[in-house]
Amino acid sequence: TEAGAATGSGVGTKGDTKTLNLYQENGNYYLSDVTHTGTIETYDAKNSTSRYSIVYDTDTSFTSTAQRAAVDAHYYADQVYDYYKNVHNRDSYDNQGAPIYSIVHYSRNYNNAFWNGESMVYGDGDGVTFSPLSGANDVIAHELTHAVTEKTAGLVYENQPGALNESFSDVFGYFVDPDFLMGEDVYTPNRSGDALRSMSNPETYGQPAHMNNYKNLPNTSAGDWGGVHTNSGIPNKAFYNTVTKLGKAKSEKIYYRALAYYLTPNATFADAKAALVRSATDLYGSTDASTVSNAWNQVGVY
Ligand code: ASN
Ligand code: ZN
Ligand code: CA
Ligand code: CA
Repeated sequence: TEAGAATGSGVGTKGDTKTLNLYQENGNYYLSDVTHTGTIETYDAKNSTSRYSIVYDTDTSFTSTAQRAAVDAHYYADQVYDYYKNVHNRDSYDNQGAPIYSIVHYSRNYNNAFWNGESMVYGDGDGVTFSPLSGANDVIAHELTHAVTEKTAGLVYENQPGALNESFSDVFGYFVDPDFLMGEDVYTPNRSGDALRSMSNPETYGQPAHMNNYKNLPNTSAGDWGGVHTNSGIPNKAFYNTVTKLGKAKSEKIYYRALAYYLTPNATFADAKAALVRSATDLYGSTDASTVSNAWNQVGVY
């Protein structure tokens, strides 16, 4: 048959079966979704840190153990792409249909995932702290939102703008997976009910939830660039205060507008509050804007 788009199915890291968008050529089926402006493709690092090859099969069924992390990365990349397109009319992270690449089986027992400036990269975890990280759709949304932030507000990855960068990634993780936990689907596979972070109770996982507890960490790799994954608890709690009052539908419009149009690279928490209040005013008026303002007052950002 002629080369082109195809559909198939795969088994994910939790043993669940899901539909996949594929590309077929010469009887090979590739994890390449060609139904959008840019392709959405999934690669296998085979435990290396530098060599990747596209995942493919000779039929439309991706069921082997080695394919599971790739199946989830591919499926959830599509889900997050669709979220940005359908809810915000944003065509990929650059809004110009940039191709979206995912890389799975990065390194060995690697307990993290990251955006490397051109691809989303996922470790398999060590089986104790994490299971394969592509198994959590909030993680995929978090990582792809780093790319969106890079192309929009450009929040620098240190101190308050860095904590905002982290928080916006968690916020869009929530919009794609509406619970207040981050990474719960892949964190500590032998223990249920916990997560990497909580937006409702940041303190549960060692994060501050108020400016009184802002942690001054050094702006070094060891200090997590001024505690970007620690102090994000404060804007995360402000988000929790907002979304529990205004609901998801309004909150996602407000947060997207602030990120895409108002925030700038060196924004502080106070700047983020002002940007969100302004977005809420634009979209919904002064009552909802006051709700946003109060959400930040409650975490000590005035
Ligand atoms: N998983 C981490 C994150 O996306 C990795 C990193 O970039 N520090 O925030
Ligand atoms: Zn992050
Ligand atoms: Ca979650
Ligand atoms: Ca767990």
